[in-house]
Order: sequence, then C-alpha cells, then structure tokens
Amino acid sequence: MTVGTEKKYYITTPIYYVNGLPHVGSALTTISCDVLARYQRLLGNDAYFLTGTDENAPKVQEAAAKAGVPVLDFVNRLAEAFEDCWKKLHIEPNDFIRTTEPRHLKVVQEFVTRLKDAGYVYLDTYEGWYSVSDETFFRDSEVKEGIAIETGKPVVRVQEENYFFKLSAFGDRLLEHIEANPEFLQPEFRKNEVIGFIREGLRDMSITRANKGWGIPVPGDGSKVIYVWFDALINYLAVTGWPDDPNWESRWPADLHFMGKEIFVRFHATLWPAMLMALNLPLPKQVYAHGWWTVQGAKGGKTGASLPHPTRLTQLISDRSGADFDLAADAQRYLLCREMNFGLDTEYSVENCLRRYNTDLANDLGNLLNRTINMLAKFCDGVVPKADRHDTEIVALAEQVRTEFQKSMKEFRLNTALETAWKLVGRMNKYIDERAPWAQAKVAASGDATAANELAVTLYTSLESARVVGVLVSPFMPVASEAVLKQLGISTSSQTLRWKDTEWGGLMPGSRTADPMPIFPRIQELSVDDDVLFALGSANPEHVSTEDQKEGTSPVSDMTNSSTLPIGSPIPPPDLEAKEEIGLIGIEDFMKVHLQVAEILAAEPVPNATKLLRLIVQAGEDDTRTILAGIAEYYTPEELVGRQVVVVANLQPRKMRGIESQGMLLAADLDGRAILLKPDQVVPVGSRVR
Ligand code: ME8
Repeated sequence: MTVGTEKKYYITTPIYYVNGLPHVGSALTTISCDVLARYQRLLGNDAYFLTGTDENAPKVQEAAAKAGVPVLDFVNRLAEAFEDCWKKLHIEPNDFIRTTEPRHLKVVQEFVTRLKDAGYVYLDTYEGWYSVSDETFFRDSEVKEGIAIETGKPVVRVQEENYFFKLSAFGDRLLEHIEANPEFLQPEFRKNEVIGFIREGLRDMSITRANKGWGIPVPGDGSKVIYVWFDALINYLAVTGWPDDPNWESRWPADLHFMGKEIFVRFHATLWPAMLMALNLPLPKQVYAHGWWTVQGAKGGKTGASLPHPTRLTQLISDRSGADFDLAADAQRYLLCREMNFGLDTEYSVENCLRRYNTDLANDLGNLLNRTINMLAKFCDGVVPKADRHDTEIVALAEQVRTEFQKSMKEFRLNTALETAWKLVGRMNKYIDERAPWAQAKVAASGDATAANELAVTLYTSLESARVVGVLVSPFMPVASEAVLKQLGISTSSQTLRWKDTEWGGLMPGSRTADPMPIFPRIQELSVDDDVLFALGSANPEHVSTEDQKEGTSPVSDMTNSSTLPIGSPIPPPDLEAKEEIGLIGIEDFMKVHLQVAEILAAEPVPNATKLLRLIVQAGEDDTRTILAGIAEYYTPEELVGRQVVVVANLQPRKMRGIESQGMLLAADLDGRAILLKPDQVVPVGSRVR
C-alpha cells in the first residue's frame, strides 16, 4: 500500500428511499453511524462515513406522480431535504451518494455486466408476488390473502421476462463464511435468523423489472431496469471508485454496514454478500441490525409515517428549553441514542425524550458542571486547584467507565455506552453532596490547610470528571462537548480530541474556568398532546414548511405507506340540519371530491380503540392505502376482507392514534349505525364514482 491509501474504517447507513421526509427512525440510524465514525476518529482511526438516498425505486416514481411533480425534480428536492436535515443534526458524512448519479449508474452496470460474464446472470420468466411498498419479491408461502406475511404490505402478481441472479449457488459458501467469521453478523441473535433463512434454501432471484421509464437500464437490454435492491446495494462499492480507481481498496471492504432489522436478513446478510462472492470481492467485515422504534397504537414495523420529523423535534426542544438550536440538535442525538435499546425494538415517545432531556442533560450533567464551576468561582476565584492527591475511588471509577464505554461502543450498544458515562456523572453528583465542599470551604477559610487540600480534592475531582465525560460524549454531542470543555477552560474542537484525552488528569491545575452557563436549560412543559404530535409528524403535510410541501412528501404522495385515517369521524353521519346552511353546490364543486371503488385487502382492530378498524384497501392498480374507519361496532374484520367499498380518495390525510389515514369510506347512516356503500356489481378497483 502506498502512503495515503491506508485502509480507512468505512461505515455505511442504508440509503433512504426518497418517497418521504426523514424521521426519527432514519435519523437514529444516521446519527448512530455518525457517532460511530466520530468514535473511530476519537480512537485515532481514519473513518470514512457514507450515507445517501435510494432514488430508483418504483415507489419513488409513484410518489412523484402522486405529488404531480416531475420525478427528477421530486428526487432532487427530497435528497436535498435529507442532506439538509442531517446537516442540522451535525451529521457529517464523508460522502452522500444518490443512486441517480452517473457514478453510481456506471458501477451498477459494470457490476451486472461482470456477473453476466461470470455466468451468474440468466434470462427467464418470473411469475410471483411483488410488493411495491417493500420493493421486495415474495414467495407463495410468504403471502396470505394478497398480503406479505412478513411486512403486512399488499402484493401484486407479476409475470415478466427477467434476468435472474444465481443466488442459489451461494448458500453453502455463505454459511461457511458466517461460521468462520463470528463477528460478521451482529447482534448475535440475528445471526441465527440469517442461518435459518439460508438453510431454508436460497432461490435464484429476479434482478430486473420491466422498464417503465425509471431506474438503471440493464446493459445491452433497455427494455428492462435493474431491480432497485440490486442497484441500491452496489452504492456501498460505487463510492470507493471500484473498479478503475487505483485506491478503491483503501475503502473496500466496508468495515460496518449499519441498518434497521427489516433489511438485514434478506438483503444485507444474504443477497449482498452473495453478489460480492460472485465477483470474488471481499465481504464487509460487519453487518449490524438495530431494532425499530415502535409507536404506541401502531403494530411495530417501519412506522416512519407516525414518527416525528427529526428537526421539528429539535425545534420543539429548543423552543421549550431555550437551548440554542445547535445544542438542542446535540440533545436530540443524545436522546435518540440513549432511548433506543439497540438490537431490540423500542417504543418511541416524545414525552419520554423530553423527560430524559431534563433528568440526564439539564439535571445530571448540568448540575455537575454548573455546581462545580460556580463553587470554583466562589471558593477559588475560578482557578483549578492543585491537591496533593487524587481521589482513588473516583479515578478507579473513571477508568472502569472508560473500559465499559469502549466495550459497549465495540458492540454497537450506544445506549449502554451513554448509560456507563452517566455512572460517573451520577456518582459525582452524590460525591459533591457527600463531601460538602461548601463546608470544607468554611473550615479552609479559617486557615485549616487539611480542609483546603480536601476542598481542592473535591473540586478537582468534580471538574476532572466533568471533563472526562465531556470528552467521552464528544462523538454523540460534538457541539455540546465543546461547550462543556469551554466552560472548563479548555478551548478545543471536538475533532481534535483523542482517546488519551479521556485519561484521568488532563485538567491543568492553575488553569481558569469560564463563566458557568446552563448548556441544557430545563424544559418546563413536558406534556405533548395529539396536536403537538401531529405537528411534529414526518408525514404531516399541514405543518411542513413551504419548502417541504413543494417536495410532495405528504402521505398523499406516499400512498404505499401504511398510514391512515382521517378518523375521528371517519364516516360522518349526514347532518340534515346543517345541510340547509351549507347550501347548494355546483357540479364542479362535487367533482372536486374524488370517489373511487376500492377493495378491502385486510382489516384489523386498532389497539385500544373500540370503534376503529384499520383497513388496507386497494383503490387502483398501483394505489394501496390504509384507512381507519369507525366501523368496528358494526363489522368484523373477517366480513370486510374482499369486499368492495367506495372511498373518498382525495381527502387530506389525518392522523389518529399515531396512524395516518389516507381516505374515508362512504356509508349510509341508519340511526347512527354505519352501513357501507358498495357498487351493485363488482367493478374494477379504482373505478371512479360520480
Ligand atoms: O429500506 N425505527 O430505505 P428506507 C428505526 N432504500 N429505524 C427505522 C425505522 C424505525 N421505525 N424506520 C426506518 C430502505 N428506519 C432501502 C435501503 S440500502 C442499500 C437500501 C431506518 O427509506 C432503518 O435504518 O425504507 C431502516 O433500515 C431504514 O430506515 C429503512 O429506510
């Protein structure tokens, strides 16, 4: 290897579909990777961090069409929205790849050509199930009543002549690799899912779709485009400059692919390694899957539509606490990493985050820093004292915290790493109470040298602990870390900090601290009602900025999301008295209401809601949506599935119980009872009702 081309620690996030705005799910993954990259730099390693956007998917094309925006404009705006959001959260990738870029297209086509040349790609007819929402092919056994069992999303039957990748040839080699590399798949318990999936038998996989004007054309056959997952995975290699850049191996193989659990087994732990094996390319060293944020009332899953938009939440934290936006952004980084139980699913709650902001940041960390600096100003004129000893108990604790912190970071348990750092914070707050420096100061003031020394021990130990914590949290809160250190009198950029700076004794006696100022002021108002939650929502069209609205990222433009319901009164009974006041409307007004025939594909009760059913309806060939309907008292889910109904298709989406509804069913009102309307003979779904 030549100088300057040493292997970098290369870490990646998934590339996100640009059919919706970022939310605290995609933010969690991206912040985690940014934290891990910064942590590697803290360790003195050269980290290379990649994120980006997945733009060639049919569902992206659909979203653009629904938003009425040319697809290229649409993806440009959304990619920008992602980049902008990450920037505001202090996420600093080394590269941001968009799969519509020529550099990506070139590498994907080269990759596929080489696979063909190597005999791993052949032409055949694919017949089976495809879910646009998941952008995934499913086997017959994986589908029940038009729904993919694994994801709950509707599937459509497709029959196409396609190119296939000989995935079946790699089962044994994959199992051998997994066995020989115990660190490869993480966390450990997910490895077993992968082994089970491979042992069931891998089948060759269709890797193209008919060209409908969007996607990367198959080299030499423009009638087809490359299946979006096949294209997307190659992004990780594309940024390295493979195959022409002589330095591509300074990045490849990736050290860590980091993602949510739903794209782990099939795609990152099976398909991608097999694709690489087929070209004799080295496999990524580690692939890690974290669990999902779930939202109360929603049944797990990729609940992006009901999760807050990350920077709207930052703004809320900033507004309610008075902290600078930049510090609130760091708080949010901390809160997401601390709240998530990495590996497992974790319930997401804005209120829990606000509460933790107060306990961990405003109280625990804030107290340690403020109390200590205030006392230093009062008792020692703000000059760090020199004691004749270190407090061995605290030095040992700090050492233990460093070791445990490193272990947690190595295992990607970011929440535990922070919890560990807060052991030192918690102990120090007690330590100060126990040692009562105010009392020590009184005795010292009477000329008692022993008391003066003990006061120096207390203050130095407290300040130095705050410094150690300030350095430890620098990957998580780069701006706040600098602010903490600055108050301790240390002017530094968090990027120049190194692991040795976490060793005890870095604070110089004789140095001066700055004026104490709360970095994270307390939040007074912790409650979060439905209106606030609605306003924070990533899929909330009413409260997005004008810029966002232009991006067409409301659920209206993302009908494939499992969102739903204008509920509240999903089927409003006709109000006869009000009719007079409303007056007559012209035909052009009536025609503004888009009524369509739809078929109910699935129905289930909404947890903790006695009146609501969550319906998945097919309202057109490529139009699947979720509708919450207040009909649970009148219809059982079983009697609804397969039934045709009439839906209001262009109703502004609304959120209820954390779910968004994208339409409303029509029903007659019989003494308050809802009687669903249906056409008097079966008609194609999507037929307009006028
Ligand atoms: O799957 N909780 O993109 P995507 C936690 N384009 N994390 C969540 C989450 C939740 N509720 N919802 C989403 C794709 N995420 C493909 C990837 S990679 C070659 C192609 C995060 O926009 C999590 O990291 O659907 C998940 O894996 C990712 O967003 C899915 O993003």
